[in-house]
Amino acid sequence: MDNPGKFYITTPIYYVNARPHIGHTYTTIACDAIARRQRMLGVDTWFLTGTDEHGQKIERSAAAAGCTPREFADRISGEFRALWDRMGVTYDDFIRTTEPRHARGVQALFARLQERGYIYKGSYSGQYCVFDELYVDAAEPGAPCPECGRPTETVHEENYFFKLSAMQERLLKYYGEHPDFIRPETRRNEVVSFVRGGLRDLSVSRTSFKWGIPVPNDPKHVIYVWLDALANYMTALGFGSDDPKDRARLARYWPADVHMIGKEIVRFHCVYWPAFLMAADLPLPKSIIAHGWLLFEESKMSKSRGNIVRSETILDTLGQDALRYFLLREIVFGQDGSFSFDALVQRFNSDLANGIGNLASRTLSMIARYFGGEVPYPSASERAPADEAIGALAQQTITDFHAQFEQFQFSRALETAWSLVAAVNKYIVENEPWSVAERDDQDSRARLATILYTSAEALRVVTALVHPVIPEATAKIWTQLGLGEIRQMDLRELAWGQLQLGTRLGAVEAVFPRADKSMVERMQQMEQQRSAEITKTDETKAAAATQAETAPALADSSGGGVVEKITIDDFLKVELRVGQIKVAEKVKGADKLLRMEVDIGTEVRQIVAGIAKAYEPEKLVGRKVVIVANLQPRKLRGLESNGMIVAASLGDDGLPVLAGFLEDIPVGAKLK
Ligand code: ME8
Repeated sequence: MDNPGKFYITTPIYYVNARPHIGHTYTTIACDAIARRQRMLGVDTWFLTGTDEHGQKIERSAAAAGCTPREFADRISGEFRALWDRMGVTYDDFIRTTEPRHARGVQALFARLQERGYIYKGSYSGQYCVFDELYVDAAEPGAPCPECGRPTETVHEENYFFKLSAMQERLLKYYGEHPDFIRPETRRNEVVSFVRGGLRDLSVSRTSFKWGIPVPNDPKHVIYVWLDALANYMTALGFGSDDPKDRARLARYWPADVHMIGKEIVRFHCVYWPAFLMAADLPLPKSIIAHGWLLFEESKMSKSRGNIVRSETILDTLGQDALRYFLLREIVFGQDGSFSFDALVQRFNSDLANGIGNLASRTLSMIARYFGGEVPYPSASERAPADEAIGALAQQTITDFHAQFEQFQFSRALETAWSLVAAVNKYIVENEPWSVAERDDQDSRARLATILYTSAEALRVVTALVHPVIPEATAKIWTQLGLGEIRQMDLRELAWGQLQLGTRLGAVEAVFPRADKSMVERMQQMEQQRSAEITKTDETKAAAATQAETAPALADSSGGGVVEKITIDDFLKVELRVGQIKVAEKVKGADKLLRMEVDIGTEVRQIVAGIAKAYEPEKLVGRKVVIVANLQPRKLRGLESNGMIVAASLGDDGLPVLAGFLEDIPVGAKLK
């Protein structure tokens, strides 16, 4: 199944447990730039993005926010979509894993793997990382997850397993025969050595939570989130559907040409996904391209680290082109790169305002002033080597830019394009068209025409090339050049000398007004303000949820009702601390109660709590929890309880969900 003349590209589907930040934007705009360019090359292109909405992580985030997983997913998925729409991302489809079309396709894939004998039932006892949805073999209770360092939880589950171990040789053979399957090379090498190290069968179902797609004919199990998520690339096209339109779309676009991902999800995409597809006898994607991380304040930008920058701040100030250009120009694709507001503003001023912006405004306004807004004829006689040099450089730029872009070397491609911008700006300065215009003889007029034609033609070439990266400004420049809709432009035909003589320019206006020094500070303030607002809203929601619902979960119900406001001093009277459960056991004769021994840093306390319906005692050992440490002791079933464990309480039955942290927090740490 290889369909020439089509191009299918995907972003990862983003988790809805966190709002979008510029890390997500980075992947999305890289794909958008590629998709836009493919369309300009006349290729039938399909660009997919979407959101990943199942799993325990989402279930818990929703509980913390005091809403159902569905409501939570709707809200955050909506934010991703709204952001891409605001940025003019040209996705053709947006898949949500909670859509029926996806569930149907995932179940079809699962059933297909079962039919082919690649899925069997087994059981797992051991440690599990909720954050990465990962089983951690051979680890002690509470041991940190090898991927993210967060404490693991003990689970005992009956699961369906996928025979990943049977795929080792086939995968290695495939990597060997398809050197471009995983890029860049460093990632490919890591994957190959991981697979060479041996593969264990993979658990592909869960019974510990409900928020997922049920296993066909065994709904006690939900399908493992990564099998669910990876399948999106096919279910969005119509896999699992009988509708002829869906089938045709799937046949047209699958296999994907490019799955673009961040480097932390390479294993899922380059080992599990191809293994599932091979086992299901379906064609494999042609390439998986892993980029590096966007760092902020020296570590990976991510919600759990709290070091994020939102795209909105940049969109509200410098605009989408600035963000798009910065990310693709500043970061060497494949490597990690840092974001800073300083660097953003510097790039904006040097490359956009002073670079292409200045080239456009000076060229176009001189044509308006000296030639009444019509592209002048370059003179045959009044040519200088400098004019020829610009033409030759532009032609070379077209060739190099294409080659570099094809290799995902966005930064180099943009550098190439901007060398042309710099060369033309220099050419204008050296040839002083404004001085030539002052001389009122025919030769000077012809010379002026040549200089301005050359500049305008170079501007046209560069504008067409970089349109996929800075779509807004280039569309404006294109109209100002009198060329109409830039999207109609056929990039295959781009060559020097095509600007029609006499073309009437549109109204000329600046596309990138310079940013002044205060811009950095303004953006930083906006970011801080936004964080504070978001934290406040989230906290209010979470607090409302806990206040309204926690009390019943902790045995002695207060009956809910209107929550009175308290002062900060009231709040500070409550001593909240991080504790670690060392011992947990059922209390005889009380089916709701557990007796626990909890280390709170300074001592080990006995705490009795009404959480037995939701947690099995052995699964709690090693878990870190939040304790109200200065509560007066009280007796429950004759046992002294010296503190209270903080939990949310869900639904009418008041099902408790323990408060916890995504980060690894030291025992005894105070909360305030
Ligand atoms: O992993 N730098 O979703 P996710 C660069 N749902 N890219 C970043 C980034 C950063 N600091 N932060 C996020 C998931 N990204 C799964 C994917 S796919 C079948 C399932 C980008 O919300 C990057 O593309 O954690 C990364 O791989 C992706 O967002 C992770 O998004």
